[in-house]
Amino acid sequence: MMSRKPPTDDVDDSGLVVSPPKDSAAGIPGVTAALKQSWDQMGAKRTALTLLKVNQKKGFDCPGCAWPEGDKRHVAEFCENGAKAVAEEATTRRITRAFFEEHPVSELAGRSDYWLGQQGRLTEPMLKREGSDHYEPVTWGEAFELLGTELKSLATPDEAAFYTSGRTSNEAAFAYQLFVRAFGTNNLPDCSNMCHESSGSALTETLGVGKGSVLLEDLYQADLILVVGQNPGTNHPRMLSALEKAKHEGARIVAVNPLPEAGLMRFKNPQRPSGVVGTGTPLADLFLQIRVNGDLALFQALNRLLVEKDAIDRAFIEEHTAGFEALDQHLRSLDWEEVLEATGLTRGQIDEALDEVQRADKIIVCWAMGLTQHKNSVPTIREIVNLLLLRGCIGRPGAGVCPVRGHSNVQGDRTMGIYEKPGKAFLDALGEEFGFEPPREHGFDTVQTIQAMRDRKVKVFLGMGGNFVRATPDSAVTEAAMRSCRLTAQVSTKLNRSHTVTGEQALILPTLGRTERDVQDEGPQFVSVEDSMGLVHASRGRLEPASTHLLSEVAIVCRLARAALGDDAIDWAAMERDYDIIRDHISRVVPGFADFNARVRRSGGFTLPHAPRDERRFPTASGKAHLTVNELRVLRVPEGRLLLQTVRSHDQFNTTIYGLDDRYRGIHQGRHVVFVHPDDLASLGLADGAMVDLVSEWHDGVQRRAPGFRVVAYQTARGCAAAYFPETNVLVPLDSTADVSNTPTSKSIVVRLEPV
Ligand SMILES: Nc1nc2c(c(=O)[nH]1)N[C@H]1C(S)=C(S)[C@@H](COP(=O)(O)OP(=O)(O)OC[C@H]3O[C@@H](n4cnc5c(=O)[nH]c(N)nc54)[C@H](O)[C@@H]3O)O[C@H]1N2
Ligand SMILES: Nc1nc2c(c(=O)[nH]1)N[C@H]1C(S)=C(S)[C@@H](COP(=O)(O)OP(=O)(O)OC[C@H]3O[C@@H](n4cnc5c(=O)[nH]c(N)nc54)[C@H](O)[C@@H]3O)O[C@H]1N2
Ligand SMILES: [Mo]
Repeated sequence: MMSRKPPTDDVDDSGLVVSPPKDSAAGIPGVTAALKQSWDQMGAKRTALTLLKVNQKKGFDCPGCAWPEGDKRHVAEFCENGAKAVAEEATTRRITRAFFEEHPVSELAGRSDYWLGQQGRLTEPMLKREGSDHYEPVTWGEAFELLGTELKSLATPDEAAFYTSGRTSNEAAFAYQLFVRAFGTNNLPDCSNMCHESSGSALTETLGVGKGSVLLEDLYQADLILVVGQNPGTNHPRMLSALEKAKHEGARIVAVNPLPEAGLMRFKNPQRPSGVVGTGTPLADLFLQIRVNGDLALFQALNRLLVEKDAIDRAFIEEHTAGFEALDQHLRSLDWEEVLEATGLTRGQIDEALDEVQRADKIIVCWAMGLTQHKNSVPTIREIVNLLLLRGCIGRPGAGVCPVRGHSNVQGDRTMGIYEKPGKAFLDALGEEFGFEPPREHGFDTVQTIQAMRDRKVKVFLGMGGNFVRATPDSAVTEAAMRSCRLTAQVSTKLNRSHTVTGEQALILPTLGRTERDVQDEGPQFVSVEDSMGLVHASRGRLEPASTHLLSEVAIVCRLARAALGDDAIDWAAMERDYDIIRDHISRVVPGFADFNARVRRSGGFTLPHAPRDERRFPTASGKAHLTVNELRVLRVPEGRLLLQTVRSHDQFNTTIYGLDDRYRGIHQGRHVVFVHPDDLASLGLADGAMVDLVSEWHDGVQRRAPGFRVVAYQTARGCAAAYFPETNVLVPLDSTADVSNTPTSKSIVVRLEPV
């Protein structure tokens, strides 16, 4: 039974104020909001020192997002939300052992995500022993010994799962996956499984490379940029500067979104005087207010029209692609009524979009979570690839696919082998380099890990960053699964829900953040990251570490490996002393990293090769790019129900809540709101301001309820609703995942609104 009380929050929503949404993003309010939060967390001097190092060539990589920096850097190469991410980590607040004496784990479990995050940085390793309700201090030695003992006592290495969030550096990620495989499993779930997995699946299958094919310069050469299922004003604010510049260079922009997001409509560039005083640049030339989950229908309709009008690049299709006849055949059967129903658009709007596509030789499609977290995400992204291929828009300057990644090194972690389904070539190279036979069987992804914990098949869980319990779907199921583990351990910078919902025993392993100096036996170290466009560069922290007891992620992995593997042939101590040694290994195992140590030291770093982008070569089975046939099935929602998408507010980074405002959408001092179209409210008999429970409907008949949400009348697409994650993760059924990628369907949940 779920409680009907609002969540136990020290922050209730009693101060909630709703005002009209904004139609432009950034500008002065952006900068002042950022400085205020930095100031609160760090004080004035530290704020100035730290923010000036963000994304500079000799500084550290912003932990905010994976958008690239470009070659000419601004003195202030960060955005409002990057500044908040930095402040969250560089805060001067500290959690000491006294804090854990005062607060039992059971009490902490009832606190809000916001409260937990506000307590400051973790400062020493802590252990919750079996049967105890308190964390108590332990030495690092004891912590590694316990982990090592528990890992060694498992019946098989597959009874352990090793999660990674996307902030982990290349060096730490490489060492981590090496340890996990040397231990004997491919159970390497990561945040990508909940994020861009659908993009990776669709792109690998169709183009042969699971990454984006455009560089920053391409945006400035494009004729047309489609921004689909993405809210850059909040989640990738620096992208807005790039879109603005692209517009100045002549690009047109089409936004496809159920919500009229402020940043997509109009942008005020805080880095230019006109952005501060003027009304800003209108960004989208065309806004298609699509229904949630309508994108496959939209792109299929566009493709049908392109073929019908012969507005396609026949020479390119002939030379570089396979599958045109089947696609052509399939497109002929398109049902226009279904297209209009699925998209909620008119035929006139689709023709306008077609006109934009037809007028453009160089097209880029950017997307993020609005496309990747649906049942049909992989087919949807394949259909976008179809459009670009039909127009010859892959491997041409100013054109291509641009999945915009989330976490600042999520792409690099995958490149380094954080993957539950590693390829043969990678494992061969890894085994060869280190003289062992890596496990070949696929491991568990994120959803499978939860299922395995639930079914008692995984007993030890280690999280390299992130907040597994809170970021994952079906919170009630996940929490019970986590509690059933023998040991859960979290390598973390900040306190979060995953430290409070634990196995019988639990470890907190506090680590250095990006902003901090990392000094090992061989002297100061730096790490490297890969941005969303495949550029690899160094990141150096400058701040004094939050505590003298912190270890770097690399050191934690290397010491854990020694505790769990005993005397194996791998020289973990050397890797811990000197990260150049890890990079030398990487240069021999991972394609594209030859001469890594020299190249990463060059100003600005280097770009990884990408065969379709660089040579119009497609490393698929057939050697051609694949045009695909994607079945269109309209997601019909029963009478009186809505299709709910779960989004980020402007004041959060995933499960980290910076504050309680969502300025652009007009929400202040509260998070339990649900956005619904006024006409839908009328037909549901609900008024703006009404209080409702959100109840998820899924065929397993289980009650999934998120209680106590205020209804906000909002200009979203008809039939759709939006609310913030992670409060709504309780509504996402664990078994409701995307075909092929197995990503939770966090953007299409059928719900009913029950008045309270
Ligand atoms: N400040 C800040 N920055 C972040 C993050 C953060 O939490 N805070 N998170 C980081 C991470 S890990 C990621 S993955 C990215 C996420 O970046 P986004 O993908 O921009 O994040 P969401 O808030 O999930 O927004 C999804 C967008 O897709 C739209 N959408 C939803 N459903 C559909 C649909 O069916 N079709 C279309 N066309 N649109 C749809 C929503 O209206 C919304 O605008 O941001 C990264 N950057
Ligand atoms: N309903 C719903 N669920 C979603 C999504 C959604 O749109 N809707 N989005 C999904 C997406 S796109 C993603 S990427 C996942 C995110 O899932 P995660 O990556 O697991 O979650 P985060 O909230 O980013 O993790 C925050 C924690 O990371 C730790 N941390 C921060 N910096 C560091 C560091 O440098 N090192 C280490 N070791 N730890 C650090 C801190 O302790 C902090 O509390 O959530 C997914 N869940
Ligand atoms: Mo993400």
